[in-house]
Amino acid sequence: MGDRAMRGLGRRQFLIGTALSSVALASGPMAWSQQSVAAAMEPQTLSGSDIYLTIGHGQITIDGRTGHAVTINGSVPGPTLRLKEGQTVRLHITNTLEEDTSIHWHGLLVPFEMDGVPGVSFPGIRAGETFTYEFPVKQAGTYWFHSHSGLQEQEGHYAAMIIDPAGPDPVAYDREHVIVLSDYSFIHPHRLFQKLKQEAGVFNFQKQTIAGLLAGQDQSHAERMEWARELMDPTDISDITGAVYSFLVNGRGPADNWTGLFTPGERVRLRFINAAAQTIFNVRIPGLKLSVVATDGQNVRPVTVDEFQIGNAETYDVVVTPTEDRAFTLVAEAVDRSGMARATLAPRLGMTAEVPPLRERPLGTMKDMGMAHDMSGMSGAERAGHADVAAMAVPGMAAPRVRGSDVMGDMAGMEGMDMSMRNWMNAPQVELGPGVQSIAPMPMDRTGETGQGLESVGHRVLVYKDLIALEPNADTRAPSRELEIRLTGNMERFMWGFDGKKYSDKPSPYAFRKNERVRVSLVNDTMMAHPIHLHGHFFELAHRAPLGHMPRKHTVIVAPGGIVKFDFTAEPGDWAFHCHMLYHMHAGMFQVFTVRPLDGAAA
Ligand SMILES: [Cu+2]
Repeated sequence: MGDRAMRGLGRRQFLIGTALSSVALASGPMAWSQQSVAAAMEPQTLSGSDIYLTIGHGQITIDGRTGHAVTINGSVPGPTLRLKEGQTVRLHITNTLEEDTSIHWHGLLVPFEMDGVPGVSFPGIRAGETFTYEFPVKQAGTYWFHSHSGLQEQEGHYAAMIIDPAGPDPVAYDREHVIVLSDYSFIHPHRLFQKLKQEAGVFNFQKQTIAGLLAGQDQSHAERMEWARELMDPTDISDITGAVYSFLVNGRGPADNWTGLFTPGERVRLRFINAAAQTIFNVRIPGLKLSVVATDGQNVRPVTVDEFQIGNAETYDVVVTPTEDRAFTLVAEAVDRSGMARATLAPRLGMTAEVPPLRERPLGTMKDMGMAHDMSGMSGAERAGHADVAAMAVPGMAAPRVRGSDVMGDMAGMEGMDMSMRNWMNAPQVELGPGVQSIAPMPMDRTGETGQGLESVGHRVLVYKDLIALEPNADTRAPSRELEIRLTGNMERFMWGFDGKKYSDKPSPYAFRKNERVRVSLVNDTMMAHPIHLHGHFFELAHRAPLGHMPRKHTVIVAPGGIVKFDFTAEPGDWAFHCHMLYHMHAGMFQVFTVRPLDGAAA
């Protein structure tokens, strides 16, 4: 373990060294060649009512190293599509691969047979064939599209889609840049998945050192002992880290330094899209305030922050107003701090700014295990309420992750609660088995908290509760029922599912009636964050937003041990519902929302 930790540290220092040397490079005699690279950095843009895309094998070159990619029109990311609200678009997709492909229009409200999920909404696009999608464009904002077949998205099959509003844009800006964040591995995705199944945590080289533990860094003694007892590795924030991933901005590595231009004083709209397979990013631009104006394509009342976290498949639109005639570094740090995507905003090509070092790695906490750590502020009744929802580990299972009786021994004021009773009754829908390692005993709403590792970074970080929809919600009916879905998993076996079920073993769709208003409660029983995506809908986060202005999203991160509640109005069709960590989805965290006509045989 110590050896592994040493290697991890060494690699981290190496990465920082790489970033710094690239700065030296760019400001030296190589600056001219970087200019010619930057000139070619803007992706191709396609518009109009007929758009032709070809999916095929290709290559990607990252910081001088070339690997295999699945490309759209030959590039990673593919061309940016620029559409207009109110138009109808026909997208002709030709598959030159030897296997099926598909395109899902992420966040678009399309007829379900145009949604692009093989086996759910259409059969897929066979090798050598062309399929035409056609739909009216009923919305505006920042979106993207990607393969929903095999492990193609992991290899580069994704691109941005920007839709201009039919009327005036409520966001004022002078210039814009699309910022597609992603991760790429030179190891083939099938091999990565195989490795994950063989040894979960295999790509996590950031294990805590014994010395660190003894020195009492990072965590309280009680917490360390608890984690140790549970045989947990609290640095398991990501399954796959910078040990094998390069983190990219618009397909460019940190040394390639994608550069976006501005003129001092301009309002620059940055359209962030997280197209990564398995990476949540923390984004900041040292020296600039970020005015968050939209998420998942939907406008929000502007919120000024210094940093925000973006889960896989989420989008954020941010306006920055650099007034100085100098460069700024755009930092998208992987959530586990094992690496970063880096780009530059500058008045002229070839300029660079300081690249900050990676920050201290974050650690898992008691809250991530679904146990509220500090309950001193709670009333007796609230504590009793938590006792009611206590549900413990699987009876007879070896080394369960969460053992309530041990934990509760550490907690003052919790006496009288028999936490060892292994009560599953509060999550009766969960199918117990090896795929369910634990049920969070005390899950809590964490949408007012910053993401993992951002609790004490010393500046303002966006939280979900900051988000307020700019436009009024279309449907303000109260939900007529509540549906709880548990996010379950087994980290050692890399098994993931909903309510203990893996989709490939047992497709068991969640049934809804057309136009039904439902509150869905997502409870994360695992110790990893899951960005959960619902196709074909926006849902409204059910936190205390002003009446009728609940923020609309298509993807939401459910923190470990956390609960996220959302309301949605069911649109007819069969809609994929899944974790957007692509290897979690591949391992089974996928289901279907089946919405039938009211007079049909539903639910
Ligand atoms: Cu997941």
